Amino acid sequence: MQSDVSGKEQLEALAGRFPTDFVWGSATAAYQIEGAVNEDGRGESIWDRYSHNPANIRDGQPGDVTCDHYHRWPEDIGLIRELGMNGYRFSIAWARIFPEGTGQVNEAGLAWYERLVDTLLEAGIQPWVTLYHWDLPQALQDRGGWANRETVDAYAAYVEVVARRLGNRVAGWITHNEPYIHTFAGHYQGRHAPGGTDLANALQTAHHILLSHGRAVKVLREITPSVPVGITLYLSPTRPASDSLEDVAAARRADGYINRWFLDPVFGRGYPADMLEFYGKGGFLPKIEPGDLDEIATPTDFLGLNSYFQTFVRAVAPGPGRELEAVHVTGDDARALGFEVTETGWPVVSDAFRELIVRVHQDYNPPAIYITENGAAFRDEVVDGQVHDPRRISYLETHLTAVAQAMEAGARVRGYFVWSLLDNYEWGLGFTVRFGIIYTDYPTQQRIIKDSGRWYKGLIEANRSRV
Ligand code: IFM
Repeated sequence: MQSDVSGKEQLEALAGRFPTDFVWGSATAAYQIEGAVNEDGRGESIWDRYSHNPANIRDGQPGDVTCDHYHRWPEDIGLIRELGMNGYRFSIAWARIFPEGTGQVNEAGLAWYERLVDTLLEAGIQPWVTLYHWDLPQALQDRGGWANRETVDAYAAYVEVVARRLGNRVAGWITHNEPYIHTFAGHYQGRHAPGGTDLANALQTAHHILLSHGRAVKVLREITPSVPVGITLYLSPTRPASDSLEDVAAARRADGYINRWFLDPVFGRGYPADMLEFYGKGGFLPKIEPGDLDEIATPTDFLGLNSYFQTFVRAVAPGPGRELEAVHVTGDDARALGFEVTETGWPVVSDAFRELIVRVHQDYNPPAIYITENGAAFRDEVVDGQVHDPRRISYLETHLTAVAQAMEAGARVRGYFVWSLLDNYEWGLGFTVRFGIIYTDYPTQQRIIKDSGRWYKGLIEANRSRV
């Protein structure tokens, strides 16, 4: 076993690899933590509708209460402060601002987020705001959702209202969270809201989300010119599950549909040619209007990078639900490849994380990168009022080492937000997995800082003590 002395030395050595102005934060999302779904005029979102069908959620539970953060936010900000973080990434629920998606603004919703932002600032914590984290107002879904081009205008109007209210108090705007997961899990695989299963619809959805990103960047630049703006993409290094030509081709295709389909247009290259051909053959291509690609490529100040694991890919014959002709190897299958896997079945491969960050830096050259999510779910237990989670500490340590290595290779990484601040509602998995560095005891709403939370605090303190 490692002694405390070498543990401390190791921590200090890691902390010393980051600049002292690094943003150390944690991330959450509105539907995953807020609860209070019927309070202060909030409208219904697609996640309310979807999660109220128990068949859609692993434990049958909706996110109506989850961490009750809507009422407990002062305590939660206190915890962020106690852990020494100087950044907090959270999302705004569109349906709290526009209960019907468009039209009448709900003042109470704006006021709630304004209070949150001001209190964070008073506590010395930078507010990083995600404007859309998957919770479309149901009223807009009823009109076709993101596949309807009018949703782009509705989003721009919502962004404008939020930007005018919160203004330059925000440290960074993130237009969207992980369009790949939202469009594929929610519109093609049916395992997230709104539960769609049509690849063409998913790709039209993705196109409009990207378009709305470009439009929002322009709106935000006009209203809050001093606040950096970016988009957060889910990225995963892909690797063939075997050396077979088919698996190699499937891994390349997975890189196309997971990574390049989103990175390329945001960075001005349009959609990747190999994927245009692949989707074109199947008749899945979205309708793209003249000027769309220019708008999507509106320059940004940073890329938000979310990554959790390396995707091992196996080729499969095409068929219904298998239009991508590829499956991702997780759980026991990933274990059989020789990897440790997390509670969500994701293989732990920190080297691939370093390679991914370096690749994004070299191939796309974003002005700055923020790791806006990274973390792991493990089975946590409370023992004598404490939560010992050595596997999460090891995950964070190896992945932060990967970040440091990527920075040493030239990547301009400016901050890291661990997913997540608190155990929370994990979408289609309900409350069955825990990602927090703080434990949430849902029946009592008691928060318990896990060992990983204390480790993170120690790392931040060691980094600051170099000032
Ligand atoms: O909980 C999610 C989050 O909402 C988006 N990124 C991945 C996390 C873990 O699955």
